[in-house]
Amino acid sequence: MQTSQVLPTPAKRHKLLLTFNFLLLTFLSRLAAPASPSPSPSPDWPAHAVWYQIFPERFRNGDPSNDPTRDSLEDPSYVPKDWQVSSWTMDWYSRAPWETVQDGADQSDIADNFYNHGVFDRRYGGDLQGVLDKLGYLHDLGVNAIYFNPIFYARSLHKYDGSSLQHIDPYMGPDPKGDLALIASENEDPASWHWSAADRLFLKLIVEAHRRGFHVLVDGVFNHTGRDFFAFRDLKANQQASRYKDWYVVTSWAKPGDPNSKFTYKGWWGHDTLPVFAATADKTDIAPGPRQYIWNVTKRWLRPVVDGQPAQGIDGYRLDAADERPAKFWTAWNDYVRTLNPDAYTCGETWKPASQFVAADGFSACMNYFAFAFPVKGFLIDDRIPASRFASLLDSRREAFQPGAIPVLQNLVDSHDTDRLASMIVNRNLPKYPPDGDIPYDDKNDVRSNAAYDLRKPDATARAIQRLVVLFQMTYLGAPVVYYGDEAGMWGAHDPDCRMPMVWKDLKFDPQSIDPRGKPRHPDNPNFDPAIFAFYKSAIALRNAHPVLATGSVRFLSPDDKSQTLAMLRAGSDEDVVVAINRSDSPRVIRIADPLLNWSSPKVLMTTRGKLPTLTRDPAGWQLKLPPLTAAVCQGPVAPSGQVAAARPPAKNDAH
Ligand SMILES: [Ca+2]
Repeated sequence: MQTSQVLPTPAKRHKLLLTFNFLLLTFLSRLAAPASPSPSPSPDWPAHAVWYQIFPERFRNGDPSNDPTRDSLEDPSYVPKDWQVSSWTMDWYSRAPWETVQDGADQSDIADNFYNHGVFDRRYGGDLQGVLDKLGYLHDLGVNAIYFNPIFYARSLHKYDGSSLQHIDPYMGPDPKGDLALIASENEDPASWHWSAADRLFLKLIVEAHRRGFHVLVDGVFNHTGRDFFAFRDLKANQQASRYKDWYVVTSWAKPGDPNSKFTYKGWWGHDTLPVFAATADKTDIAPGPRQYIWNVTKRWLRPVVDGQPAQGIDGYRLDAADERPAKFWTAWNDYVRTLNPDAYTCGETWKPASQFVAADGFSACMNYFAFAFPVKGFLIDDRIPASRFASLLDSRREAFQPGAIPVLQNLVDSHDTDRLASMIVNRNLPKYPPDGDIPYDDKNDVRSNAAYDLRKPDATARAIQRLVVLFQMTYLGAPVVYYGDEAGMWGAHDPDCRMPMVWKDLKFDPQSIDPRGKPRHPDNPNFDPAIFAFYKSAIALRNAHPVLATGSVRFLSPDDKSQTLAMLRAGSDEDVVVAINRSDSPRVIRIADPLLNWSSPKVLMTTRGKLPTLTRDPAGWQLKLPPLTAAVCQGPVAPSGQVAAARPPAKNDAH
């Protein structure tokens, strides 16, 4: 999670945006935790996972009868009485009348209008029934694992401000009113907990997802809660007399009869909307009260028991802001998770070098921004680092991880915290590359921070680059993640624009014809894009059909900085696959010349553009000519029982 999604007021939003970069630098400079001597435990299925990330409020409205109400918002008094659920198919930058009520006179200030008055208070009504209705779509796409952004009860649209972690958000299930009454009767004791209508629908979703071969991961937000969380509400009302007084970090108490006294507390990165759970006195763990609560909710969702009977549970957690809690807490929590389900997968959120963090904290893996998304942006998207640096960055950052973690890293390019892949590509000429710094990523990627940021639809060239990125993601080592809607053609800047309602084939969208200032612009058609969907589908099918892409070793062959080309060998016991990539704007001949490859009759399986190219013999091996901005996948020998590996001499750097 990042800060911009939780800014509570316009003034605070502005201030916090200004301080974000400074805080991020401070955050990145924290020292990594020491390594643990044993490798992270990794179940087998996540290596074969193709993830699909769902932002639930924006995926599909399967039940309009449960849509959020004005009273359900974080601060209903902040929006006018005529607030209503937004139209799923409207131009994203057009605004309903209720959104314009608080606009200032100066319409030139983007921050004071579109972005601060309305868009974060919009609700579109996405829910669990919508996901159930679209499991067939996901199956058709070929993904086999779903990662849900938070689905537990919270008043915001993003739900990183939990009101309850033991309940699914009532507005995502069939009976919001009944669920809210039930939630109000509970406390931290699991004996007081019921299964709400939304909870039961989620359990049904798990069963249906498992039946179709999906694994299910949910977002665990254990660092902080929202102000509506039962323990915090009690603390606020009863101050030092509250039984939850040790759950949070209170910096001053409100004293009865003293109007000058004020209740203040530590919020996540200064956000008073997100009170942070207290740590133990020695700072090595979370305080006992919230810690036990986290243990109890973890058990509830991993090993649910409903009406006295065991039910199917989730397959793991993605942990929000995971690197902000001590290793001791996570090690114990990860151990506990595996006593509940030895095959569970746990994935920590971090944006920095993470190999030590994954090993020390006992996670299966992490969101792979640093060792995957950053190099991909530098070479395939921005074309600003040479092919050889792309290869060496991927190699060195990958090999820093313990071997068991590498195939199960979540290889993402974009997420709910970044601009969308298609918009990164449209804006590929904007990032400023510092001479000695890392690759700029998630930096000034919206029109609020950069007036030059282009909101338009990707053109044919941008789509060609998108296909390169996706093919590389589907053929590289580590589990690929598709952010909802990228496969349907969606584009968009940083939050909130990366969270537009999903485009569906059966819905007709208004053209995007105005900008965030309300000024007309060249209309773009945002409707479902069957061509890009077909490409994602075939690239995912390729990965699913060739296990070597999930588990084989990886080695880059002859990266050529002059031509911005390279090839990647994925070598397995039964099969060799080579991916040839031309990132340049000209046709290039790529040589697959490696003494270790003794291919007799290779074939081309797939290309990102045009007809399948032809492989021709070369004195040193094979070669193929690729059009500009094109990649192709070639298959070498295929033989059962490890014969391919047996025929191949070992290579020094032929490692995971
Ligand atoms: Ca709904």
